[in-house]
Amino acid sequence: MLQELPTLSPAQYSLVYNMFSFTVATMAAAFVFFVLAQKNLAPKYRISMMVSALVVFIAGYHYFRIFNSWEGAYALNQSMGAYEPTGEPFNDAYRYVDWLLTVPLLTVELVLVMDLPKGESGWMAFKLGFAAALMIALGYPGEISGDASFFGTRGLWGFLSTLPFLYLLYVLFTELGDTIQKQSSEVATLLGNARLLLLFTWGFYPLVYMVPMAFSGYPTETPGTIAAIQVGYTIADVLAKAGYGVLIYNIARQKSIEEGFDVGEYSEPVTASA
Ligand code: RET
Repeated sequence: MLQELPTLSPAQYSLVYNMFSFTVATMAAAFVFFVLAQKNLAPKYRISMMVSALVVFIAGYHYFRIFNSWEGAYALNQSMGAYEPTGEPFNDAYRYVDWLLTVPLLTVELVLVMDLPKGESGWMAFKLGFAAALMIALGYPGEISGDASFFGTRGLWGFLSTLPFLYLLYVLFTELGDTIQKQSSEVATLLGNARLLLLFTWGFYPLVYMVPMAFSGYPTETPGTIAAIQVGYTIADVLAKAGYGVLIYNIARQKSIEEGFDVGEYSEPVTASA
């Protein structure tokens, strides 16, 4: 963030520090899971797990950088018993670069696992991916601006970014809705859940974005707001990337079973019996 960093209490500093650390570990674990879980899926669904693995890899790297940046931006002032800014900026650009890469990939993942009729996937992935990238790019100028007012810079860019977001939801709940109806009832339920998880987790980001407008005096950030933003985005990222990837895995696995692929997870070990 380019705005001045406030002094934080040890509890606020450590909460954000621990969330970042936990998220690096979660993304790394999710990466291993998605790579290993691919063998349980029919070959045509493996690509969606590869995309999940890519997403959490990119996120793990960025959280590592965000974590370092957080460590560099603050130092404990022993006599005050508080964390003071060192003067090094806390670089929030990592978060937006991460989203710019991963958010379109998350929409691609959903399109891939749906296995749309030939010729439809490419156009659908393009529409959703493009809207997702535009949404992130338009949010960034507001996020880094020091003016947090509703009718100021933050509010304006937030509004512009909401337009592609609404378009994305529209496509997801109208056009993709028709495709969901055509799947078996198990798969339709799972796909419906993935879409709901997407709606709730993605819907959380604009709410976190609005925290400075709602709870702090304009135009600078208060200690509580900066902690709330970082913790809020981090929880949403874990759910929207790792949690969502596991749901996509379940869909792919169910579809693999229905299409006659031996998913092998529950097969008895082969023993040399008499
Ligand atoms: C912004 C700016 C304010 C308006 C809107 C936003 C939406 C952000 C979203 C981000 C999703 C990120 C994900 C990351 C996980 O990999 C940019 C906060 C609508 C929806 C899913």
